[in-house]
Formats: sequence, C-alpha cells, structure tokens
Amino acid sequence: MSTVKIGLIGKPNVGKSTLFSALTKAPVDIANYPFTTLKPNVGVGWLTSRCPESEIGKKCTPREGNCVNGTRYIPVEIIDVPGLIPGASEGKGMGNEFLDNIRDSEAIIHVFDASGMTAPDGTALQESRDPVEDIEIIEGEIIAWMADRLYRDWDKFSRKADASSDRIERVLETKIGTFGIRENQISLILTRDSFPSKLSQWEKEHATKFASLVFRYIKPIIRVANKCDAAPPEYIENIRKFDSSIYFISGEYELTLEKAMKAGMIDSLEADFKVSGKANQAQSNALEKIRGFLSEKYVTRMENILFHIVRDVLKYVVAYPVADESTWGDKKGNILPDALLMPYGTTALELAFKVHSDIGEGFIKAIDCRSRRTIGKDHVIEDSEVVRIVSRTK
Ligand SMILES: Nc1nc2c(ncn2[C@@H]2O[C@H](COP(=O)(O)OP(=O)(O)OP(=O)(O)O)[C@@H](O)[C@H]2O)c(=O)[nH]1
Ligand SMILES: [Mg+2]
Repeated sequence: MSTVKIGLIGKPNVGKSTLFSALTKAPVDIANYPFTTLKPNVGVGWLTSRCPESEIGKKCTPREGNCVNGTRYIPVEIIDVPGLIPGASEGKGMGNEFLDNIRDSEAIIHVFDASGMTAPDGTALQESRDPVEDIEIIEGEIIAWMADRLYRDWDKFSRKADASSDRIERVLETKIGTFGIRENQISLILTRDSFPSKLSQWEKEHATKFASLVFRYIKPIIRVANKCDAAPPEYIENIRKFDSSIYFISGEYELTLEKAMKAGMIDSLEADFKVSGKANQAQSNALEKIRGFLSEKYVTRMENILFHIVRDVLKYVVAYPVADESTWGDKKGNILPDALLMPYGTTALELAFKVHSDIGEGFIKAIDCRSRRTIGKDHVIEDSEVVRIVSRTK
C-alpha cells in the first residue's frame, strides 16, 4: 500500500545520511514492512498515533508497522538524496539523476549545517561561515532545476498548447506530471499568483515563479538546521531571525542515543533517560552532554519533525478501514489491520479505492464504526475514523 514519502535534500556533508539513519531506525521492534520493495536510498520512518484498540477492548493486529502500548507505528518512507551543489540544476555534481529523487517526495526536508563548517560544495572549512546564505542557495538550485525542465522546448510546446482547446492545467500536467504533480495541484498554483493566460506569453521568470510555488504548496520544503551541537549561539540566532519556523537538531546526538539505547546504556530516548551501569565514565559524560543539549528550549527531536510534516504540513489523517463494524476486524479476524495515512479531505469513496480498486468500484455505502451510522460516498474521513466500506464485491 502506498504511503507518504519524504525526501531529505541539502548540500553535501550536512548530515542527511545521519538524519536518514536516525529517522529510519525503529525505536521498537517493527519488522513487518515490505522492505524488499524499497530502493537502497529509501528507508522507513515511523509516525506515531494513538491506536483505537482500547475502545474496542481488543489487541490490534497491524498488517504493517506495529502497535506498542496503544501507540501505533505507521510507516512513512524517507528518501536520502545525495548532496546538492551550486550548479546542480545545470547538471553539475550528480546532476539530474539525484534531483529526480524528489519526484517521489510529497514533502522535502532541507537539511543544512548550522555550525557553518561546510563550504557550498560540501568540503570542510577551517573557519566557519554564516550558514544562512546556504539556505537560499540550495533551495534556489531545486527551483532552478524544476523551472528549467518546465521551460524546456517552451516555444514549441506553448504554441501547440495555445492552439488546442485543452485547459491550461491539463497541458501543463503533460509537461510536468513526471514530477508527480497533478492537474488539481497545478490549478492550485495558478491561483496563488498571476500567470499569463496564454502559455506562449510565459517568460522564464513565470516558470521560476511556478517552480517556487511548487515547493511552497505542493512539495513543501521544511528547513532543518543540523549539527546544532557544534553551532555557535550567534549562528542559531541568525538562523532563527531569518526564518522562525526552522527546526534545530543534532542528527549525530539522535544517532548516539539510539545506539546507547540498543546497547542498554539508557532506558529511554527522551531527555529524562536514566543511564545504566553499562555505560563507562566517558560514555556517561557524553550522554549527559547530550541531555544538556536536548534540554535546550530551541532544540527539536527528529520524530517531532516527522509528525509535524505529516500532520500539520501535509495534513494527513489516519483512517482505519475494517470489514466488520462490530468487531473492528477484517474477514480473517485481524483487528484494526490497517492504519492508512490520507490527506485531510479524502472521502469515503476515495478511501474505498485506496483499500482496493474493486472495493471502490463496487462502493455501496460506508459505516462509521463508532456510531454505526451510514455515511455516504462524499463523507470526509476524520482523523482516527474507523470505517467499514460496504461494497458489491464483498
Ligand atoms: N557535530 C555534528 N556532526 C554531524 C551531525 N550530523 C552529521 N554529522 C557529521 O557530518 C558528516 C557528514 O554526515 P553525512 O550524514 O554523511 O552527510 P550527508 O549530508 O549525507 O553527506 P553527502 O551524502 O555526502 O551529501 C559526518 O562526519 C557526520 O558524522 C551533527 O548533528 N553534529
Ligand atoms: Mg549522504
């Protein structure tokens, strides 16, 4: 079943792979995910959500992910994109191939080095530089990359499009649908700013504006300042002044904590962890340093960023489709087998299609399993709703 995909971008050496490791290490035993279908740079992170199992008084049996003490772990795919360098949009560095990775991403985490110790091309610096300027360099590259592809062969394309009677969003979809951008999303972008109504009147700057809106509304970029453990306070302050929504983290510390947890040195990944006798003095000191860092008010944890992206930015809700409104199970007796992430606004009929195209095609009605009331095809699924779809195929 398809899930939300989030890409990690940034210049080389800023800690993307470190964050990727931290995000994709399961905090609890979670084995049942079809990892074999994933590409090497794709991993699974886990979004937590309260499971409705206690309401039905039975232990759930998730098909994917796991449920521990009433917390459901729902898979989210994370894509580790190789480092971007200035000029990447013109094919420099690893060029187009890696930028194509963002096609699959619904949201993009832009990781930058808050300590300012990496040059634009990713090499280590002897003396740090203000990291704020990096933010716009990299984002400018992806915007330029998309604008370039959109505007390629524009003369021929736009003349043909203007001569046809097709809607502008439909013809644009034929050009950029390969980036995973759909007609309705193109419509949304066109309403966010003014664009000439005839495509042949578009200049390159319109393509650039269009691309920048894609990364604001369709594949939103979430900025994450990494290596904050090594960043001087004035850099943190500059970054915050530049954009107050930036998250401050240390991927290295996150990873160290996970390793310490696995080794039994600490009992929790929260900042109030207790250090066990398994840690030697040096390890205890390092862990105390990490605790101090995590206790700083400006610092965020990785899982909170993931949660924020899926819930607040992409506005996904969790739906629990079941086959029986009294047991909340499927036909085989699995309780609440699926926790599906869907954008808010998804209707009962769309949920049916997501479960299976046959179920969507044979849709008769749906039932809200809590109230046992019938809901129609246009009913918008609320977060944590347990829904039975009644379909002709059943
Ligand atoms: N101090 C500090 N170092 C970090 C942190 N995260 C990563 N690093 C170090 O930064 C270096 C680069 O980390 P990677 O995760 O490989 O960076 P990357 O962005 O994936 O690099 P490319 O794949 O080459 O683009 C490594 O030496 C990491 O140990 C952090 O939070 N703090
Ligand atoms: Mg890497």
